[in-house]
Amino acid sequence: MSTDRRSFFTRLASAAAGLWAGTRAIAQQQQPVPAAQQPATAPSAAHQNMPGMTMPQSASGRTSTAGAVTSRATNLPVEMPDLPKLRYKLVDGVKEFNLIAEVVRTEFAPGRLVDAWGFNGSVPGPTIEVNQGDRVRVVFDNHLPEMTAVHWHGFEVPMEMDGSVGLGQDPVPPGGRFVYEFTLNQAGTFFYHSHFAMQEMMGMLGMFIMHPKEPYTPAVHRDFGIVIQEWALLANNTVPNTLSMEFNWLTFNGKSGPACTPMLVRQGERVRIRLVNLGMDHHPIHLHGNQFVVTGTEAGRKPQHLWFEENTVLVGVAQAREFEFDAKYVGDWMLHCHLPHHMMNQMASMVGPVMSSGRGLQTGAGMEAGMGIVRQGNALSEELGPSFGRGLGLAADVERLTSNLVGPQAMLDRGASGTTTMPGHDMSQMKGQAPTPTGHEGHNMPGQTDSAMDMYPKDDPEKKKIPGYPQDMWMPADAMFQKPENHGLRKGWSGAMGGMMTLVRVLPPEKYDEIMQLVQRKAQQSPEERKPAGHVLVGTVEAVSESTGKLTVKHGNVEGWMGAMTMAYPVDKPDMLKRIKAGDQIKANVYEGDFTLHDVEVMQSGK
Ligand SMILES: [Cu+2]
Repeated sequence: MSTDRRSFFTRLASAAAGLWAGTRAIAQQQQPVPAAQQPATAPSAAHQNMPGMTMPQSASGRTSTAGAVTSRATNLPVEMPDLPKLRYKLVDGVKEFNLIAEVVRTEFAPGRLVDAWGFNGSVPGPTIEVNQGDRVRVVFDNHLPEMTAVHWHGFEVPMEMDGSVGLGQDPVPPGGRFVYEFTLNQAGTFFYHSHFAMQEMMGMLGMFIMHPKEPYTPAVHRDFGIVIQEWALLANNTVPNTLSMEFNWLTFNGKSGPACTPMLVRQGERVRIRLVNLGMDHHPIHLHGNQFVVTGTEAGRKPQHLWFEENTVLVGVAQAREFEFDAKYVGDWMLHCHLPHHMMNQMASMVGPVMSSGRGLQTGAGMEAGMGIVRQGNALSEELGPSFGRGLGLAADVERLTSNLVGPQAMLDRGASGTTTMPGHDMSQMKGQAPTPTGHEGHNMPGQTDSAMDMYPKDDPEKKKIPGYPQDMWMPADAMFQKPENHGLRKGWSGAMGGMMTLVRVLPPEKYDEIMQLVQRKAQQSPEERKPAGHVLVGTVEAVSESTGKLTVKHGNVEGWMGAMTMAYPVDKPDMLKRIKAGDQIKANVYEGDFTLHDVEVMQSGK
């Protein structure tokens, strides 16, 4: 990774790249999913008719006043924002599921494409729901290029059904099939995963709900599930680095904030949220504005005298937690991991350059080294050893090279042109391989003087003399995340969301009904109707990247939608990148909520 100022901004911008460069909804990135498995983001889609379950009254269209919602105890289908459910067929009284391990191209945020491993076209895998006492058969097919198996985490099932390769069963080879079958007498929030450690970090995890024979009391009106995962992804790289000990993409149900679909709740409802975690970190999950009681763990429901109030629940690795609360207070309440680095996207060694003014705190020689990617030499070499990851400051010289933004060193390095250069780092190498916004000045969205939407850091030499500046960024992109579930959020809301962050929107009844109508209308739309408003974008090509399928375009205002900026856009037909070169004037169609260039036309060929 280059270490000049531009690359600093590239790194800053790479956080934005996930936001800015976009493509269509996840469904198009994945294998076709049967209608029954469509992501369940709304009660209308989530409430499948499963035996032993009934719809929550609040979702049936019945209007009620806040606080007056009642329901008898019943098992509700769990709503998994942004994730599908796995359907079963009943075969001689056995619930039979077909689970398929496979490579899945997914999107953590619009444009942040990831080639992970999951199940049935989904990362994490689709949620499986059964009832206590069910006989369950899982026909498991391995479509991965290597052996695997499925471990049923926490299940009390026979040894040969445990999915522990070597001990209980042989590995399932590529193309192979294994049939798991067991009777489930437990109840609670469980999960399934590959027991190969590296495959776990490629995404092979899914939630498994066992509904109790005797529904829990007090009854809840909404029952949500969230799968917690973490990933190491270099900018412009789609394959997770499973060797890394540092994680820069944090997901709830396979999405990072602000792309996580909010959980919608009518004021007065009682809400259950189930969380499972499988990764390298424990995540303290915090809910704003509400106390909750922790009612269950990975071993199921706890008796009421063991419940205790919290507003942050630590979900350790391999654990499940269930909490419940009465949604008394109207608000768009954040639910998020409270580890500071888990509230950002594409977080890498950004703090490195910032922290070292002259002799600084060692935080890694660069983004790649910090994430365990070594291009030359080895990780314990003289150059890399001391500065590897979170080192001890022994490689301050190396570190200083990465710092030309802050403090006296930055002033010294500042050339007559007002830009900084670093000896030994050829910025021209960046061309064509950095499909990210190429200048922070271009990031402003419409309403450029609007404090809700303005972004920083601005390039202000005076501020850069202040130790520690800059720390945080503000990169709202509300337009990218338009969907009914986000309807009515305060302007700039998306700037507040990153990483493991989602919302529990406790809505007054009228507003809840209004949004649910929008959600349901969208669910009923045909793909053609769902096509958002289109705009024409005209600009000059700055770089073409066939490897990422992106075109960096400097363009003017996109009438009625987006301000002028330079940014890397995916194109709908990557093949056509062969016919485009830097300098070309192009015209393309873009659609709201989708930052992909469609129908790209070369207006004038560049020299
Ligand atoms: Cu966390």
